[in-house]
Amino acid sequence: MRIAVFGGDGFIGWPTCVHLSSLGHDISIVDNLSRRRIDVELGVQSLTPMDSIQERLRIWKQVTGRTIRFELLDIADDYFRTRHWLDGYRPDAIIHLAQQRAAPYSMKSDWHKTYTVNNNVNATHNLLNALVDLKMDAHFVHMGTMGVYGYSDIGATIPEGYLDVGIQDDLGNLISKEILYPANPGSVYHMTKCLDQLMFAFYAKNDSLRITDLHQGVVWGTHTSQTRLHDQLVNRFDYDGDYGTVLNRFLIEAAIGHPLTVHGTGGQTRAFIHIQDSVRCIEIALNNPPERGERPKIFNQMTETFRIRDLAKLVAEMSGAEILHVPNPRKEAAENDLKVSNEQFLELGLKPTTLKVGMLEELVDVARKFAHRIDQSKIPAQSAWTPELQSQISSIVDLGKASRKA
Ligand code: USQ
Repeated sequence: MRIAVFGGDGFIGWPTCVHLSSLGHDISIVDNLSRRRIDVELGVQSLTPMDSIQERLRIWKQVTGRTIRFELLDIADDYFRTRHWLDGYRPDAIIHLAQQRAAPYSMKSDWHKTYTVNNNVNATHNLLNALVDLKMDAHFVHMGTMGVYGYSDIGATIPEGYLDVGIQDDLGNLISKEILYPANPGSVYHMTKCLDQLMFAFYAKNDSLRITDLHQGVVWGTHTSQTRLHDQLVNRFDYDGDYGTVLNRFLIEAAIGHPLTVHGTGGQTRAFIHIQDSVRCIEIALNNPPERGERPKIFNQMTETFRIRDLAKLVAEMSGAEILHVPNPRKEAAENDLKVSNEQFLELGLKPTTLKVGMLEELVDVARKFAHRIDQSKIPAQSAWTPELQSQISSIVDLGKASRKA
């Protein structure tokens, strides 16, 4: 297949590109390198030393003999160049990962909210718009999030995207209807993914675009089979308060003797998936497109659920790290249960990589190897959801400073 990977330089994008290239697909990356620019803005760097995209591609060619092309292009900002590029490449499939993906970054300030909405909504709409205008039948695969459902606990398993409901009509008859599961975003970032769902529903209905939306959980891990092939193919690894995801942060914290930063009681339950399974799910989704005229296909891309304090306990038992309950900068339920259906991927052959202590130890080793690159002042989460919460989290920063002195 000819596959265009928008956002192919990012945390999910890079391992996806090399995974699909190793399977023999023709891959072109389109990326504006905004994730690297945000590192500069935040004054952080990936824990793992990351080469430029051009250098990564040179090494990939050297190691495997396979070519991946790269186009520097901002698809949110430049509709006409995006359309022109698509017309030239004419992909069989599109993987859309070109969105700002951190909830805390999206809540930092009014500027960050505006940036996240403009970037994410325009990126998705520009691609859908161009596909229609070019009369292109490429299968459109989008990286969505489990966060579109919210994490409320109503004691029912979250289905894969759609919900059967009964609506009473004006004559009192109960009419059955399938609806998109009610959107309940917990951040501006998650809100953009809810808006994406409406765009997908519209373009599938109006123009028969073939769309798959992957509702992914929190990703952990860093390596995949392909990124292990050479030091310079390594994936990025974020640990800072904005972009570091919770389990990877706990592992870094454990590796350098920083307390594990549990937000609030740690009673939040979230869905998780290892990075290797994430790229495999994308491959499975590509091989199972919807038909023209079908509603968007939605998969829950997760393999396990964990409560945050249980994860912290696991990492603490393995590493001897201390657990620190810090004021939660986010407006989220302090405690929630979460049951999620992921039957479609399991039926299509996904063999989940479940969280094993051995794998966590391996990751702590990665963290220890690059510990000298960690700036501890970037560990505390400093982006709060409301001004009230912002005033409470100064204590997190102080605790971070105290632990550095200790
Ligand atoms: N948390 C802590 N301590 C930390 C960091 C986070 O207790 O040091 C808590 C948060 O308060 C939250 C949970 O851990 O309750 C998850 O936070 P996270 O930063 O790991 O994940 P999140 O912000 O939800 O976002 C990440 C990705 C996003 C993806 C999402 C999937 O950045 O792109 O869409 O996971 S999901 O969470 O299922 O919506």
